[in-house]
Amino acid sequence: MIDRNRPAFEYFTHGLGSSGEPPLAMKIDIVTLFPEICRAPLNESIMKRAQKKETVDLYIHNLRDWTTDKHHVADDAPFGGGQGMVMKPEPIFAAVEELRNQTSKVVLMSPAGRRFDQQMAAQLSGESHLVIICGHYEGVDHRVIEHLVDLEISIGDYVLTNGAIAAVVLVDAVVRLMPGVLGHEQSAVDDSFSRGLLEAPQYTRPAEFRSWKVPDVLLSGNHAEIAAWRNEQARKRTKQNRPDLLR
Ligand code: JCQ
Repeated sequence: MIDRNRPAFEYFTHGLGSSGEPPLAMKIDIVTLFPEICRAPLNESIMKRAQKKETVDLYIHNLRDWTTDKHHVADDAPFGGGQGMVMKPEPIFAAVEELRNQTSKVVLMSPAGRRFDQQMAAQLSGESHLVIICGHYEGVDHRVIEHLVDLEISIGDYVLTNGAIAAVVLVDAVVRLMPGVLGHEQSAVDDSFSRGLLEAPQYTRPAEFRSWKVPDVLLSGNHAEIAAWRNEQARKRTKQNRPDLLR
């Protein structure tokens, strides 16, 4: 099956944003041996959040399309011995050299990468073109990292079977920060991590559920008191769950 140039979602808009500048746009190319892993989740969440003025252009490519041998081999045994397989350099170089332009950032998803966080997501959301290589098996030939990749990114300290899963996480976190993708522009700003604290607890109706009452202050209408309560709760929760954020 040919995945090349098949958009997972496409949102073209015309004219200028409400602020008068042209709408920001990003092209994203994901290169993976498992394109189907990316397709469904990226069609779902991002399309639902995409707003009119947004332009995001996402393509999911099968790395096997850039293999040139009869059996479309993309991996081989590691030099020096050891278990598992290593991704061969030739198809990865061919794919990226075809897809990239002078402004592209080439990213490799790998547990050996730099740890992804909200700040990195915000930085990447300002790029015009991301080419994301998904690692698999025991890793990729190191010449890819030395001579092709701009940034090795890990989404966390655990090993996945498949870098495509990590790429979905990265794309979702980056695209939701682009102007117009979230319903309320404010919600991206107020999120956990952007202030360095976790979010305060939230409640909705009913005001009493199985005898558990929503804190009175939230029903008081006193916005200064509510803000102070939320601040205190955010600190408490951060101390409990993420003491590393307070240091
Ligand atoms: C990404 N956090 C974990 C697995 C090797 C490039 O080499 C490898 C890539 C993978 C897949 O990605 C992850 C991952 N961020 O496991 C092994």
